[in-house]
Amino acid sequence: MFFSKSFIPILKNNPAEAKIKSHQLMLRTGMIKQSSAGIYSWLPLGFKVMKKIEKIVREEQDKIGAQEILMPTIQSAEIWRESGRYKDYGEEMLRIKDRQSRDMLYGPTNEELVTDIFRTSVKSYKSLPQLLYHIQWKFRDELRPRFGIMRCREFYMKDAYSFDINDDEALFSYNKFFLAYLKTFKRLNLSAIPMAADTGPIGGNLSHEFIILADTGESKIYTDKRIFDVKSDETKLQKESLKNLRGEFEKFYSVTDEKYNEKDFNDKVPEEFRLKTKGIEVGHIFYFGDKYSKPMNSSVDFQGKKEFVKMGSYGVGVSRLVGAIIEAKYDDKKEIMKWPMSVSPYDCAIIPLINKGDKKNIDKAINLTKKLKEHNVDYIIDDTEESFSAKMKKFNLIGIPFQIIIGNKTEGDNFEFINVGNDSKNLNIDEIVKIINQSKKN
Ligand code: P5A
Repeated sequence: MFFSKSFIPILKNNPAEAKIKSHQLMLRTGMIKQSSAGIYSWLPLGFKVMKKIEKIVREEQDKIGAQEILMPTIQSAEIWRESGRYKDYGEEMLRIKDRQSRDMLYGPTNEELVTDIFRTSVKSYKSLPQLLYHIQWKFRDELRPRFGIMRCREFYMKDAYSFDINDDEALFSYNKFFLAYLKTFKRLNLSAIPMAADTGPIGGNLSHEFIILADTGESKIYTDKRIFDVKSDETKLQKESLKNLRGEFEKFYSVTDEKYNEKDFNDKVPEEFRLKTKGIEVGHIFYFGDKYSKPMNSSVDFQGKKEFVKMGSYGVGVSRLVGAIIEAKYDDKKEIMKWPMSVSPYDCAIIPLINKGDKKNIDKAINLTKKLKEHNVDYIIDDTEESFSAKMKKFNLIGIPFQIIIGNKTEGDNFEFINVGNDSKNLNIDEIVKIINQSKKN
């Protein structure tokens, strides 16, 4: 891809309305464009990153045996009346009437719709557990949408739902998602901590938020620092191992604002490990038993008896994660963004210096692309006639992790190669490809 032909509308300055880094950077580097308050279009650079995040989220759902479906964005009010949430959801729900004057709504979440799908199709406990997920746009008419795509009105969420025969099995499902979330955030190069959380309008009495630390986060958190050292790598997808894993995390006091109790915090956490800080909620899981299955009459036959299924729901803010990664990875001091390799819009930027229309460095850049293509390295060549320093400034914001600089002094087989944030090295294209592909494996 040539930069001159790409659709990456870079802004010269930070837009005044953006108060936090991720919002500034996403507008400035043309990742998104606001279409109305709290509603955004995703342009190629932002969309590429979001799609890569979505892929990782999907792979980790598949690994725990969840099955992907796709439910619509528009739902009928009927099922929400059945569950009793139609009134309760209040002004955050965008309500619509169709031409027949039927009450419809743009889904803020899908507990009701998935329960309706389940109840008409599954009749016996022998088909349980069922873990279903979809990745779909949601709409919540937030009172104060802010911080760009971090708290917006239309956002992209992965939401999963589990159906089990009893509490014990349902907690096994809950713990599977707990593990899947730890793995997902790790692959995104984020350190997300599971914290006991409030259940709000979703309901139930067991819930964890997955929080990444960031000063600009909207969640206040109170935690024991030792929770950062808990490892999940070797956990098997088996009842006892998963129970133990959650237990390892729950050993340490770690809660969000609504669950905070000063006395508990001081009693349970030795002073040197106490941390009161802020974070971004990137995932939230809930166990709510028969809160929806009972009023919606969703049951299975168990040894001749009718049992209401026990349900949980599990959300990841796929679009919010794009901003959350920027908040976590942007280097304020150096003013450099560097995407984790797993989600970077390109693997490598080729930056040729162009002297007054002399295109020979562009030709050198094009010569490199055969090798890059052969080894699946996704690149962008900056063929614009901007000054070298303007190009470097631009790429430091775009955040592609590797850069190949082709300057006047580039001769023979070696190129100036930068692993962003580190010193540059002179390497040949084989060595460069090897480093890039190695970093994709990590
Ligand atoms: C769980 C899945 C639910 O909706 N029902 C289905 C449950 N949970 S939640 O916590 O309300 O949302 C899940 C995740 O979605 C992201 N999110 C948002 N992202 C951007 N803008 C918003 N306004 C917004 N609201 C929620 C969060 O990452 C949250 O953890």
